[in-house]
Formats: sequence, structure tokens, C-alpha cells
Amino acid sequence: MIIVYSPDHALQEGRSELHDGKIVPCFESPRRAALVLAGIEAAGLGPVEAPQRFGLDPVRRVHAADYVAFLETAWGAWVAEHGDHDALPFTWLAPDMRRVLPDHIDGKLGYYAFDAGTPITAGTFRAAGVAADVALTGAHRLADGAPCAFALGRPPGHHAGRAHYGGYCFFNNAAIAAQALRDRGAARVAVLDVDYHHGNGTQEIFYDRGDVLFVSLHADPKQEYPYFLGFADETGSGAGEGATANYPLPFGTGWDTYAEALDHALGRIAAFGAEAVVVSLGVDAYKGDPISRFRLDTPDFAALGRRLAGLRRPTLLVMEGGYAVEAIGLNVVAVLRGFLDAA
Ligand code: SP5
Ligand code: ZN
Repeated sequence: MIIVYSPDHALQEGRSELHDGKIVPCFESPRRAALVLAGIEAAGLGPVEAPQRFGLDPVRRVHAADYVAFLETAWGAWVAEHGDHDALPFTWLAPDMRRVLPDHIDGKLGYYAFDAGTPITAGTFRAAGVAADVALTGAHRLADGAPCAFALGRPPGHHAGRAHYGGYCFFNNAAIAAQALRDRGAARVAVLDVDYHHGNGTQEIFYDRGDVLFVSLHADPKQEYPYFLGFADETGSGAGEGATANYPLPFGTGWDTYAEALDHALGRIAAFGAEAVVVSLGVDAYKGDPISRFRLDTPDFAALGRRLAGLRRPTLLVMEGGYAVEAIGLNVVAVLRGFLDAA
């Protein structure tokens, strides 16, 4: 399997996030990607390639131009105001307020962010751009005929919407890749999101489109972050009616329950006639994950990989979450091994 990786992910290294009422070290750290790479190299899973550079045009295919420009300038504006430590918002736009873009950086953060867990740092914009390039490189390899690829980038992407960031995500790497596959000629693309958290950003981006199916398995938003999207009655709108499918699952979900929902989700993708599949691959459904409450074990991730291969379609796996760092390499390798064994 082609593995796309750049060490430049380390440009995003936030110090702290708000968690359970405390400021704690960021769960989403450079060590995560380094350990996944080490696992892949130890397992000899495939050639590791550097990303190509695509610039911001493919990013702007799914993100608003003003949002991209904000991310490019936010750090400079923050430092000028507050000095050289992570930028975090402290206030947000509630639905009954006015969506007017503030001039002040503190207001801008609240306008574009949806949580206090996603610090902007000196390297955020560059790291997010490289993560998009990693996913885009994988997408182009698929379009050129590769059967599968793994985009090992960070920061992750699936919580980032057309014009908002949060959940450790800035650019929606999976959505950018899915759009690139469309632009390279795939008539129908499916995004399957197996991260423990709902992929609210990806869903928002494609909600009214019939050409990209979004299917997500995740913890029930009545119980879990991001709380305000990912319910089963969200099925798409307009031309996208029927092209969104959510499988909210309860705390404590283990492989049997998960596999049943997964098989249903895979059936949807096959029935849709996807010509390519992008998998938002978080491994935070792992039983040892520090911020999650599902019960998948490492062999279950291998079974997940085998089922993904069973779709028999060109497949791009894109790294998302997974915070049990000691196990993250094993769990990702299990998915990729399972996929290759069944391919
Ligand atoms: C890409 C990705 O996986 N992003 C996840 C962002 C989650 N951030 C908020 C986590 C809040 C977890 N609260 C759990 C309480 C446990 N005591
Ligand atoms: Zn997650």
C-alpha cells in the first residue's frame, strides 16, 4: 500500500486544550503520526512517499476563501495582540446572535471556531496545508490507478467545515481528497467515517450534494462530542437527500454492535455505486482511548480493514483521530494489514 507522509505534520504542536474543565496537554500531538509511521515501517507495509504540493486551490474547492485567509493570518494577528503562545477562543457565536465578522482577532477566533480544544500555533497553517497535500497526493495516486493508499497526515480534518474549525481539525483532508477524486473524473465518491466522533465538517460540506455519499459510525451525539450533529434523522438535503447516513452508537459499543452497523454502512456505499471510497480513519473507537467510550480491540481493527477491502473499490484511507498513543501504531497497522490481506 502506498503510504503518504511528511514530517512537516510536526509544525502543529499545540500546548493545551480545555478538557473536563481543566487546561490539559493536547491529546492531538506529533507523537501520534510518528508512532503510526514507526508501526508501518516495522510492519513493512509499503513504500513511504512524500506528498506533492498542490497549493490552496483544491483546499478552496471545499473551504470558503475568507476562512482559508483567516487561518493564514490568524497567528500573526494573535501574536501582535497577545504574544507568542497558542491561540484559543473564549467566546462563541450563539444561534440568536449576529454573524458579523469581527475585526479583533479574539472575535474572529470565536466566529470561525466551535470549541476550545483546537489551538492555532505558529505552524498550524503550514501543517494543515501539508496534511491536505498528503490526502491530495493519495487521491491523485488513486485517480492514476492505485487500488489503495494511506494518507498519514495531521492535523486531522473531519470536524472542519466549509468555514469553521474545531476538534483538532482545520482543513478537511478527507473532503478535499473526495472533491479531488470527483474533479479527476470519479462520478460518485463515498466518504466512510469510522472515527469515534461524528464527522460534522464532512457532513456539512457535502450535505446538499448527491455526488458524494457521507456515511458515519460514531458515538451518539446526545452523549458525546461534537453533540450538535450526527443524528440518525440527518439524511441530506436537496440534491443530497438520501446521500448522508449516520449510525449513532451507544457508549460501550464493542465489535458485534459496531460490525452490524458497519455492514449496513458498507451496503449503502455499494448500493450508491461509489467509484472511489475515502475512509476517515480514526482509531479512537479503541477500548483504551483516553477520551472515548467504545470497546474495539486491536484484532477488531484488522476485521474492519478486511471489511473495507470487501467493497472492492479504489480506497483512500485518511488519518483522523486516535489518542491512545501507545497503541495507535498497532491499531492503524491492524487496519492496513487487514485491508491488504483481504484485497
Ligand atoms: C479528530 C478527532 O478525533 N477529534 C476529536 C476532538 C475531541 N475533542 C473533545 C473531546 C471531549 C472529550 N470529552 C470526554 C470526557 C471524558 N472525561
Ligand atoms: Zn475522533
